[in-house]
Amino acid sequence: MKRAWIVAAGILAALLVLAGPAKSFFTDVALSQNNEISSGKFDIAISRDGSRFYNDLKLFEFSNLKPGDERTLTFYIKNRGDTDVSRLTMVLHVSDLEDGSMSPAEKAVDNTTDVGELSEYLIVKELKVYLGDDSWEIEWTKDKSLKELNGKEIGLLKEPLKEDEVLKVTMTVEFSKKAGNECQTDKVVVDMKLNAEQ
Ligand SMILES: [Ca+2]
Ligand SMILES: [Ca+2]
Repeated sequence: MKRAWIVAAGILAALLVLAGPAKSFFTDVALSQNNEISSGKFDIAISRDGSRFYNDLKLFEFSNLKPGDERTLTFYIKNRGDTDVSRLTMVLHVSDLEDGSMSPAEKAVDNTTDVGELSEYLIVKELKVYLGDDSWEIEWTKDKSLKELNGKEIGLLKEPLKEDEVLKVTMTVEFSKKAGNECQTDKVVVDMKLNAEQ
């Protein structure tokens, strides 16, 4: 008789333990379902050619530039979510490197062996955005060097980017003729971060 009571108590305790987590589990599920409904799917991705889109992608590599050379970088941004993007900014993180050993001409004028000088002479000539039949230029970036634009937030949108819409961005950069020998064989690495807001 005494033994049976102990067993019963044991079962009761076990049920209480199970009931606790089970109850809060249901509460959690209900809450996260609500969260999903209210926030929707928010996702942007980038592409080099507008056909396949990725969350992370190397967009360009320009090598052996000479002063006076101009290059245009084109890329695409897609709203893959189901929520409008009303604000989309691009931030360039520019790192200046000395690429390998210096040439004698460079050595004569460059006394910083671990920091490159190139980004100062890479000048944005045009930054343009295309959406459908519309297009606009981001005027304030014109004639700014990559060094000056480093870390700055560049707003790209004029109107919201809707679900499945694709934005095309072109950026033309000129290697300034003012660049001297201190830039020979220097390298600039640009990381681009796109921030989308609802
Ligand atoms: Ca240097
Ligand atoms: Ca240099």
